[in-house]
Amino acid sequence: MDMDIDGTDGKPYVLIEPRKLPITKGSRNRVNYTNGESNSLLDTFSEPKTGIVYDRRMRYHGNIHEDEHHPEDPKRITVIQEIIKNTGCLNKMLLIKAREVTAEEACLVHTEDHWDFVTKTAHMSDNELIKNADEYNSIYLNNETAFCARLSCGGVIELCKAVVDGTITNGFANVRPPGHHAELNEPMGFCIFNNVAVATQCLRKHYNVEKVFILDWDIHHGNGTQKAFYNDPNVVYCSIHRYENGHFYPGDKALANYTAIGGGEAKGKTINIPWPRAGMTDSDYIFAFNKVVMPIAYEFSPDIVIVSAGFDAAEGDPIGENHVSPSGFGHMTHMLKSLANGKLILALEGGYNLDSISKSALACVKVLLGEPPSKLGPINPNQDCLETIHQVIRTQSKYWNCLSPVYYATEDRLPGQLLVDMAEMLKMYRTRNLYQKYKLVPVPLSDGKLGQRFTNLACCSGDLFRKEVVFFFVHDMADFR
Ligand code: Q9C
Ligand code: ZN
Repeated sequence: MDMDIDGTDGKPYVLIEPRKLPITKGSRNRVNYTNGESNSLLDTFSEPKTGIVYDRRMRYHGNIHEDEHHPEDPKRITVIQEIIKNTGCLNKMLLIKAREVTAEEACLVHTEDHWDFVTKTAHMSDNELIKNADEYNSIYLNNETAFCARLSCGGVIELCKAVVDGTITNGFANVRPPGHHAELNEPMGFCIFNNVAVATQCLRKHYNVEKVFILDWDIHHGNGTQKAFYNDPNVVYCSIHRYENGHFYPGDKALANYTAIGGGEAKGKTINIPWPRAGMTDSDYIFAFNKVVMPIAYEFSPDIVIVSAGFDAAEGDPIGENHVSPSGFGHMTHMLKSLANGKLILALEGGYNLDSISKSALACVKVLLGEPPSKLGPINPNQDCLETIHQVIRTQSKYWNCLSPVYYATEDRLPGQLLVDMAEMLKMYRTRNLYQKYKLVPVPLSDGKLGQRFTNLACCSGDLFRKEVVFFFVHDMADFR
């Protein structure tokens, strides 16, 4: 009996002629590749599904001075929803219903004081609203803020739940107000509740999820999210943000730098990629993904990936001033889909150019639905990007095997271990050699910078002071054999 070595069971391969290649249109119109014969193996593939959370009532949170324009505009979620609908994407998606977060859920991250304060804003007078908002950093409030913030947070939770229970594979949370600046005990930076942090804690508490990878590509550092998981070894918080040596919002120099790596058992679980200036492009973001984000994510091997998906790094954003294209966002989404069995949630954070955010969100949604991301040009990271990534790798390589330059730090070297500069070692070798072969000895040099630098570099014969003629040989270190 012939052995079935190639699984065809004696049947010839089905050759698909190049011109007759079936065209796959979206995930719902899957074409049968067996030319009519049903193939039970293909039929068993489950359809990946993409969910979306949107509730128009989240527009009610707005600036109390209605004539003053605020960048965190209620229209942000409307324009995103419209483009998703008008391009035909919406009817390929499953609409997941938003609901209000409960006090118990919100308090997995926030204090009860914070919850109570937010609740009270629903009944404050205009004057009280203004006075209270002013006590916080970059916050505006109206009487609908609390309701909208509860919907926004509950919406992200529901979307995450739908992914975990298998109703959908991935999803987009088109929500506002945003969340990643909101801290334990205070609203901040247009954020009321920390949507992503609360959803993450809910999954862990109520849905048996162990490891969560949070990627924050909003232009701002997500101070609230980082703090919520700083000592938690089961949550990776990785942020790519404009930093400018701590001068860019939220402006905590220590917290947003690459030197913030997590604490206790969670060292290496916070990863900051801080751009030193505005103007970063697709190339810089893709480079960061290739060198840091994806290697670490694979090594961590999360159960689910949640993106704090602000679009204020997009080309045209008035606050971010970076140049990430819709295609760039599509590629980042595509790479993240390869993790955690495809379980991926994108939750809107910032993004203030209505045209840019709608195009960027659409590109992400298309990739979630299964379209390939559109082609990028050649990847050419700039010098500032290379230097930033170098520092991140140097710092994080102590905690991640996938990052190669082996970490060393003078402060935690083992006793007995000695760290010697390569140049110093060559100098010592040469000095010894010159003495052993020619009895040349080092000339003592006067103190100071030059003296220090050239110690053991100037050598002479022992009879220097008994001679009348002195020969000087000056040579390059590299030419010395
Ligand atoms: N000098 C998000 O993108 N800027 N928040 C205030 C004060 C606040 C951004 C500037 C920017 C907050 C979610
Ligand atoms: Zn932002």
